[in-house]
Amino acid sequence: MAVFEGTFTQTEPLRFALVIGRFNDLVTVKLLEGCQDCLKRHGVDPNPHGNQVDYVWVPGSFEVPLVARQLALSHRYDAIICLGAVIRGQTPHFDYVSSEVAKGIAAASFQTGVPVIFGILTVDTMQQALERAGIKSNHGWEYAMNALEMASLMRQLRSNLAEPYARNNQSLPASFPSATIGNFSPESEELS
Ligand code: INI
Repeated sequence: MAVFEGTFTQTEPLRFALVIGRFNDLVTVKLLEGCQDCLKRHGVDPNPHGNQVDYVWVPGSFEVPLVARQLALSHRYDAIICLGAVIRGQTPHFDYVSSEVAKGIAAASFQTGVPVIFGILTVDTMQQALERAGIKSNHGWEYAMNALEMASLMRQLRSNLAEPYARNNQSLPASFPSATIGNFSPESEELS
């Protein structure tokens, strides 16, 4: 048997997409900076003209899941990082926006088998948001760490769990929990 864990070292082949909400961009730009700093320090080139990170700006957090799902469906990326800031004091529909974003991001990840990182701050005040976007700590850095870990883990799972069966032309055991490692099936071209 085995233990699978993501690593933070072999980042050269990894590709990421960041989806960033413009709403509350005082906060989201800071989250983005934290995210880029983390990726860079782990060997990922954050340059938008390079070949490791693409950036997509959307009006607000509500639009993030739709774009994240579209990007994940392309299967160009090892992980998608979603950045936004929903602040209760500024909207009577805080609960609607925040819950739809959370559900949408989870659905995008489940439906595509691609890690989609929930980097949406949901806080009561702008002060709390800024504290989490650089004044005290920067959660953007942690979101990038989560993306690195999941990207690496999913690559390991795909190669270690799927390939032995495909190479030996064996069918997967009946109990094999394929849903837990994404949307591949023995017939998918990922395994050819
Ligand atoms: N979008 C946010 O990202 N954060 C918010 O706090 C917010 N508020 O306060 O309303 C917000 N609203 C915009 C929303 O995400 C959509 O862009 C808009 O409703 C158009 O669909």
